[in-house]
Amino acid sequence: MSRLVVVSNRVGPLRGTARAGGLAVALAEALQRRRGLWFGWSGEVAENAEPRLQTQTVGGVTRATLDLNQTEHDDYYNGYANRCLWPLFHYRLDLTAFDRRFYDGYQRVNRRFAQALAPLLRDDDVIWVHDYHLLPFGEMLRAMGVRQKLGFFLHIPFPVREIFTALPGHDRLVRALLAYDLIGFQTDTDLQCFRDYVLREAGGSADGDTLHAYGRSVVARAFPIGIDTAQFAQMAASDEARRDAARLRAAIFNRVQIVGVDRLDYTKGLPERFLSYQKLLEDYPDAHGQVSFLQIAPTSRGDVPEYINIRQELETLAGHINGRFAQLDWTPLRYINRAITRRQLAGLYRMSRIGLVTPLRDGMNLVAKEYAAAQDPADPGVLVLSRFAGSGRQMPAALIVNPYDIAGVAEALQTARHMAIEERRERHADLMRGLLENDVTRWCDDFLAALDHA
Ligand code: GDG
Repeated sequence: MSRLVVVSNRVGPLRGTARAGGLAVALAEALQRRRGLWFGWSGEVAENAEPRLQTQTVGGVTRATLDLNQTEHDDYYNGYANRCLWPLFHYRLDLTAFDRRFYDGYQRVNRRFAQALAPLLRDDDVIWVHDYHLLPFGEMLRAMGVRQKLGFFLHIPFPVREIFTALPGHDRLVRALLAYDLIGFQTDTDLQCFRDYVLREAGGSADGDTLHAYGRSVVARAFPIGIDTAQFAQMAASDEARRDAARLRAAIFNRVQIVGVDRLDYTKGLPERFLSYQKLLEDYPDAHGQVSFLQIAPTSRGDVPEYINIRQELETLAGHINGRFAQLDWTPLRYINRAITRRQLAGLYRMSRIGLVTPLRDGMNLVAKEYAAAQDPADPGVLVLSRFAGSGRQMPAALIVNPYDIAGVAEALQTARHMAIEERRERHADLMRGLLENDVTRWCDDFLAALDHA
């Protein structure tokens, strides 16, 4: 079996940690099977970072990482990746910073990383590059004479042509993407947007899954990502998770808990979600004292201005809602700005009667899948899920909502509160069938099999 080389902006831990999610675990497993190499940024910012590679091998898998210097971190990571590509690919042109300096930094880091990886490669390696930080990485490897199989997976949405073409140099990025042998998207919608660009904007042609443009050819397909369903369900049913859950339930006096869990990000629809909860309390007074909304939102990208703004906005909203509705013995909304462990998360999902997942735009959204997998099949909770998440298309047995429709989401919450147990069980069984069949191992295997054939 050929060696697998995974390239991603952040390199995950090779051994499980309390915070490691299903994706890191699945990639680590695939790497172990193929005695692979995981290459990327160390997560460290070092002043005057030399292009010095740090390597570490555990159980046959090697982790090779580079530090970034402060300018690279500002321009490549905070700048082009997180202030330009991230908002644009999530349809937030209003938040997109088009800055040549960011673009140059992005190209520079991609090139430096490609130069560091190229000498480590073996002839029969299969290389799998992840996400929007590394769009031009494959083209740079090719320019250095790398001939091995090269695959790319985009974890975030691919936007419609009208949005994508607002990006200066959009054609250069797509041209670079066509240097890969295989490109994977989360959903058919993303795939269609990409095909539309190649066919209509780049004047290319299609032959089944294969797209031709700029004198290059690539196979483009959808590979919806899953979670480690069976393990996560098991963890949620463990004695420890159940003990955690019982303690949490007692702390809210057995009220119906609504839970939200998201990286603190403007794509996740958090202000709209808080307003929907407020609307529930306005429109349905029977909910007063009976429900409790808990939002976990660990800070992410905390040095990017747009993320500082959203944090302030949420603190104001949470204070306002509690100030308006709280009673001496009832706090309607709890908002926690810190991360918790994965086991705590599993217990929390399980004890929450409603999972509220309402991003304005999301490649997939794994929280929706984790919430469903963590439920007790005999007495499952209800998932309220945005139609604008990739998972919204894959999980029709959830209550699908439009997160911009504040009153509509409030209504869905009320429906979820009163849903009969038979309907909850049926919906949950439907969701679990899909989650067990399309788990993260299958996603990994499907992508790598397609790459072998590309
Ligand atoms: C990108 C795409 C796509 C969150 N808070 C805590 C915590 N988490 C974990 C969740 C989940 C993960 O983080 C978040 O995954 P999402 O899929 O929801 O979102 P992104 O981070 O935006 O991921 C997304 C994904 O890539 C995979 O392709 O689905 O669309 O944007 O696993 O559980 N984990 C712990 N404590 C927390 O407080 N332990």
